[in-house]
Amino acid sequence: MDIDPEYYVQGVRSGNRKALAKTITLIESSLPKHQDLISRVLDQLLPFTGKSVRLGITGVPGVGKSTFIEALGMNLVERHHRVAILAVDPSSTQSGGSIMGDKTRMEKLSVHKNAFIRPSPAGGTLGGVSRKTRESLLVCEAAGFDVIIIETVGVGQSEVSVASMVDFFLLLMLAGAGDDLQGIKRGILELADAIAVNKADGDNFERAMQAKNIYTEAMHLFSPDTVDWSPPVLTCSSLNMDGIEEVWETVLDHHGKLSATGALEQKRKKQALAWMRTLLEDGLKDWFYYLPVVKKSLPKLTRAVERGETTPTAAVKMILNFLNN
Ligand SMILES: Nc1nc2c(ncn2[C@@H]2O[C@H](COP(=O)(O)OP(=O)(O)O)[C@@H](O)[C@H]2O)c(=O)[nH]1
Ligand SMILES: [Mg+2]
Repeated sequence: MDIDPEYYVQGVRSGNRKALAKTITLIESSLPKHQDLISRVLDQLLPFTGKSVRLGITGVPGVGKSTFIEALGMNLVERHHRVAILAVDPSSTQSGGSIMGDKTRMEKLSVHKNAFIRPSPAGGTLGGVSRKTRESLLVCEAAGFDVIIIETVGVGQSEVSVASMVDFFLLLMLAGAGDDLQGIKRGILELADAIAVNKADGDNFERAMQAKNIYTEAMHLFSPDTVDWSPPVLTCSSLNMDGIEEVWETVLDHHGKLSATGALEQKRKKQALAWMRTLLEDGLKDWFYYLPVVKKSLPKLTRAVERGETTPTAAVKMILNFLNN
């Protein structure tokens, strides 16, 4: 591992893919010396970030996320965009990289010179994976990628995390599951800036159109969180490359509108502050549990609560009091 921050900063800025990959590897390292190094690198790269369209994509496994990203990504790189694809997938710990283990679905994109695909880092908590993805996003921006796509699976908490690091959050859905909304939680619908009903092709076309109407009605139940945007419902076929262009137009329309009013800048600022708060709270927790006095007294107090010798309130008060001494 190179220890000179300049190597990474210059390498990333000059579009050296090897340096970019090594910088992300550094982000993924948990060694304190690597973390010190990477924070210096990130500080120097920060002035060159912020110029991309940040697009998050979610949907249940099998909805066609990878196929969609291949279709959209190819469409973009052929028009000379530079596209980076990252993933947030905490489950990849068990499955060995479930989201983009299937690079086969991104066959053309994965070898294109204007594309960069990085699977979710294996191991770690959602918080850890999210931090790595956020920092990788910044590095990709500094490397000149002007579209960053972040993929996540539509199960669990990772959507919330992805929605809080992108400008536009796209929910892919399927037709035919009726009004049960396929186990997509209501909370995820509320995060979406658009829904695209995928696989609108062949026998499925009519059903996709019906689903579009059902979802459009469902979306009307929410009051939009900005005056600038109400989330539309679209249809597409990633397989036939139908409707992909419309989805991208929608993303650009949103970007244009929010940029013009200053809402985009506000959104990113809010995201950065919320993220800072999360990091601070996580850091405090880590720091707290590593304190010798906590390590020593917590097991005893836990047992005391178990045995009914003291109340949880009294036990916590006692631990927190140790901190004042
Ligand atoms: N008919 C049809 N099949 C599709 C479409 N998009 C994806 N698929 C198929 O759906 C399956 C799952 O796609 P994949 O992209 O791996 O889904 P992911 O799990 O959401 O990433 C694959 O067999 C794809 O070929 C589409 O637009 N139309
Ligand atoms: Mg996939």
